[in-house]
Amino acid sequence: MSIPNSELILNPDGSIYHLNLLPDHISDTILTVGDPARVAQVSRHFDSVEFETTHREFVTHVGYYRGKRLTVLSTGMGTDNIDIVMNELDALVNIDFMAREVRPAEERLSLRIIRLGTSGSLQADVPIGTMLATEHAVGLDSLMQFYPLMETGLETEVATELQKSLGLSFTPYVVRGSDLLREQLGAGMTMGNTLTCPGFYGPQGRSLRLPLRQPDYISRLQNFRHQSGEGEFRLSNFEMETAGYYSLGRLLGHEVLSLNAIVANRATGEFAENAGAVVDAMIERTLQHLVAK
Ligand code: R1P
Ligand code: URA
Repeated sequence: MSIPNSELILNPDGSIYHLNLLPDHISDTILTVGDPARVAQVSRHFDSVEFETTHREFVTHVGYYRGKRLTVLSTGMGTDNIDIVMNELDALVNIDFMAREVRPAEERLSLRIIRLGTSGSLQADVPIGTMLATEHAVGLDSLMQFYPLMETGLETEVATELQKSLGLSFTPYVVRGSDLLREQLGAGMTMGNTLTCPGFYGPQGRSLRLPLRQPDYISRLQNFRHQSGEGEFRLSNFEMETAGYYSLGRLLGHEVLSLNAIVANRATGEFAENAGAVVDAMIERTLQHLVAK
């Protein structure tokens, strides 16, 4: 069935509406960053850049790193942007733009999507400078109100207990990411569970002039524990996109990994003196792992 113009929106040159990309522009491995300026911080390591485009907060460079074709793309902040990025990247590989039809299941591609983001730690033993690979993502945002995400046993248990423990009027969603990608690219990094918040201030327990509804919100997050056959579950860090990536990755069939450079620590009150260097170290390490045999 042909997808109407109002749903699969293409620009006059045939590129997808927000990302401004044609199917040939992207590679099967995609590095994503929140900050548009971080795209060049990644692509300056490339041997060559073959394509660049910018539209709104979505900046894309495509090139080669030690002979491997890579795309690096900025998303801006928040899971509302991740809804756009994941749906449009998927459309670029799994929808025939000429026929406006979803490709048959046997022709569909699974992308590898790796988020290289900054994050705040919730725990004193996850210090600034840590590179953390997300095992489970916990979403406090509303994105999964709109898609039929299937959660498994542990995911549902954690979601229900966290709702109770935080006194929320809604149930968070919990998604485990790709074990394969985490083992390949997160080797040697700290593993953790990442809380995705729909904001940087109140939703991450920051109070500048506005009081929080729950003054003990941060300590509730820090002290949350769930015991199961798989061991103890706690929240290690927070940011604003990972749960959107992991849930849409599961729904669309893409392998996704969120890597977090810890630049703030909410247990100790510190912020990195050189956040750029922490991010740089994570970029270099990820690129090296991507081409390691
Ligand atoms: C907030 O400062 C932003 O930083 C984190 C959060 O997820 C949010 O997007 O990630 P990035 O550094 O990738 O943008
Ligand atoms: N990004 C976030 O979302 N939170 C932090 O504390 C630091 C970076």
